[in-house]
Amino acid sequence: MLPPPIRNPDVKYTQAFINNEYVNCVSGKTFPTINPTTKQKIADVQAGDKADVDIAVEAAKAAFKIGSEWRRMDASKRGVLLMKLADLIERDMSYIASLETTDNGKPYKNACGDVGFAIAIIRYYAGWADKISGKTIPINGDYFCYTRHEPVGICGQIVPWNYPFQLMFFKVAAALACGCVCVVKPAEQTPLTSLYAGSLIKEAGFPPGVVNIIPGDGPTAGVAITHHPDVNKVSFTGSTEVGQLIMQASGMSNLKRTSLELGGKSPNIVFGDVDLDAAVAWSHAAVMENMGQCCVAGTRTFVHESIYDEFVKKSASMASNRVVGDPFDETTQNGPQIDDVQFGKILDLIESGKKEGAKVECGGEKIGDKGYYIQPTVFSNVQDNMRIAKEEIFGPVQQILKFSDEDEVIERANNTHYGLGAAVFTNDINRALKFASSLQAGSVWVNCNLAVSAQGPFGGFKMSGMGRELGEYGLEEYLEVKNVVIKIPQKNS
Ligand code: TXE
Repeated sequence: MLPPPIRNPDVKYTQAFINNEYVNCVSGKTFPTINPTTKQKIADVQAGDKADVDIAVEAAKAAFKIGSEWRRMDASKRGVLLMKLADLIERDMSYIASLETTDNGKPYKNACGDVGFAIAIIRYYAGWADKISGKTIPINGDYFCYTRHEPVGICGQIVPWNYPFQLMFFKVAAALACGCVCVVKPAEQTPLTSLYAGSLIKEAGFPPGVVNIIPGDGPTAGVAITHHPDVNKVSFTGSTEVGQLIMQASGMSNLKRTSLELGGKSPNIVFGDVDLDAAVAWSHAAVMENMGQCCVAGTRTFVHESIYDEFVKKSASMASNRVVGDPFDETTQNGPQIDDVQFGKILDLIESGKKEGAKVECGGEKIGDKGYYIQPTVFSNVQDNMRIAKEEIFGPVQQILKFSDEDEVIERANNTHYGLGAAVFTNDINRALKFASSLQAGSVWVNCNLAVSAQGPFGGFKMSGMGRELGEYGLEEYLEVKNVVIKIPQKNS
């Protein structure tokens, strides 16, 4: 049972969060955050810039100083604080989810799912806090050698708007478990839940400066973080284009450790030997969830020729029955897209699909003018060279392509510079294993899709990114390995 939503949640925090206090930005400038369901302004938020990032980095540096409260804290206590934070988020779930729905437009029940996932991630990493350990190594000579897995330091964490609250904690929870300090920049479209999280971080008992949150846009606040000479690591989720800029900034400034989780054009391959209805439903969800604004969305649905026509028919029927509407209504499956830029981009790609000869099986248009609503859309007869089969659409638009042969579909699935997710539906175990090893993607799902968990790693091959978040692998991004060698009089085996 979900907690009931709050339809017009109060906006409690619109200022930057630095040193556990909410403060105005130096320039005094603000920017509006818009409700995509109504296109109305929700609030004016402080617009952080370089001067604010500099102050936040100084606060983080002080919190990370040798001998500071945070550096002296028992690792187990870091775990306790994370557990406390998770409890506070759970206490406030309906408020946070309602605020997310207002700022982002996603259905309230999905927002609750996101908040629940953030809680799971924080609890998972809380458990790791006192289990991160090095090794003793039998090196040659009379030496004692051990490694320390030390926190990498000041982490710039740049978050997009599609899963604002949840993705903040993909990054912050792992960093805190490792003993790092954070300067977070939420997306300019969706700053509100991240800013609220600041108050809970303080309430949980994290020392001042451990987590700082600077609202603002990419070219100002984001660039200030990625170019800052004292930021040791940057973690970014967003577009591949900006990911490339971030790598450049890291290289040009101080060789920040950099992890990137970028775009995708994930293949979703369906063979004829499966439960057709189940495969249709999984494939539909893989592209329609979160209004298609999902980096691993299975947007290239490859369907075996033996079931193609029936699959298309059932997919179109499912998409035309998808409930689009008020995101606070509990029956709603799709709310609006995030903003006018994304709205325009999606409609442009839909038009390109029509012009290039794909067949619209359902949808293909915007809905009304009140919010950024787009009809769930299914294209059949899609060819690999069409824009809709190559570019990330980030909207509720399914491309259904036909294939006849195993090796052919592997080649076509891999023929993209992306490599985030991939799914195969088959009841043939040998085929499933062949695809699991042949598909170039950071996650391969067999007979399911979008199964992302706190415990398993998440990230991309090729231009979908580098590094991994979540799971034990996610810790590596926030740790430096130090080799310590001590001369001793006599070593014995
Ligand atoms: O992303 P941006 P946008 C994809 C999706 C979407 C496209 C564009 O295809 O249509 O990207 O979306 C910050 N230095 N994804 O324009 O610009 C920005 O403020 C530092 C995939 O919204 O990459 C925000 O906080 N930071 C995706 C964050 O980067 C900069 C999620 C993401 O914004 C910056 C979102 C700069 N130069 C979009 N420029 C996923 N992987 O889940 C922007 N930012």
